[in-house]
Amino acid sequence: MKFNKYGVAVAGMSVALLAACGADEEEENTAGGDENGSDEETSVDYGEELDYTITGIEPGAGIMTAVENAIEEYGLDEWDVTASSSAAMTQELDTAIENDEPVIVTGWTPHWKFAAYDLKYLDDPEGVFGEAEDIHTMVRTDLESDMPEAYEVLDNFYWTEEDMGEIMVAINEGQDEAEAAAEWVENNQDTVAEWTDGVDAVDGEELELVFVNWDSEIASTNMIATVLSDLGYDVTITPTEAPYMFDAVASGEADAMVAAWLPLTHDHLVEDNEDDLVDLGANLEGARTGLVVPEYMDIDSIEDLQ
Ligand code: PBE
Repeated sequence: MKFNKYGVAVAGMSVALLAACGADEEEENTAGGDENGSDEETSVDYGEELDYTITGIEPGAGIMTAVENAIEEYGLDEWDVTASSSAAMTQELDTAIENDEPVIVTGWTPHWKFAAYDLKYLDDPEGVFGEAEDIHTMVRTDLESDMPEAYEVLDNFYWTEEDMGEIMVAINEGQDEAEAAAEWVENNQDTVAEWTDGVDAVDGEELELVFVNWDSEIASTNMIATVLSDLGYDVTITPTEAPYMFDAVASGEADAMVAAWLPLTHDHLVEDNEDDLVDLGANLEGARTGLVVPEYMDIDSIEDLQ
């Protein structure tokens, strides 16, 4: 599969692959051929070379639960996932690519790594990582009555993978997080106006957003914090861990977050707090998670790890 600059799957390639794998071929391959159209390629057994290790991110991230499920679902008994951080994960990816070595990471889009390297998602025929995901905005139950202006902006907030990508890439290229977000806001006043038009300015009320230090959420949270502070709020953004991000908004300790991945990745965390969270819907559509490897690896599917 091919990806464009921001990691959006380009469908043409896989369609061609599927088309090339016609009915006759399927007959030949009934004895053990795989179903993803990669019969012609020899997939290499990377287990020993990788010490049967998948490079993970923060414990508590939804993708860490998903990868544990994948290990079970695909019977990858020998494989393990290491928990570390998103920054350590991209560092390992970078080092492996630098040395032309194999590596398997828990990956997601939107993410700047797809702009920086040639990467591919491993096929997931069992659908353990789900289909496309949306990123939702969630706020505490009383926000609408307490802070109607913030509520309205957060409710209106909606952007694209490409928008988010611009901030992520700038940060990865070394720009300060808040600066990169402010620059995007500055350069995209028309989009921002769609969220803020007709909303009254406020006078320094304190507002707290929680997020996790995932690259995608660093971008979105800094951006919306800039917009809200331009409206007059005194905004604090607090990094935390995934379960606590949901708890903090549900308990009213924090006001809002823009980082709930649904329907799959954070479903269990939403469920834990369902009655105390107001879901304002998607702020970004077409996100995705999975196992990601460099394009040069001779492997196409999670099944190839068996
Ligand atoms: N992520 C990025 C998160 C959601 C946002 C895919 C690393 C997770 O797995 O929980």
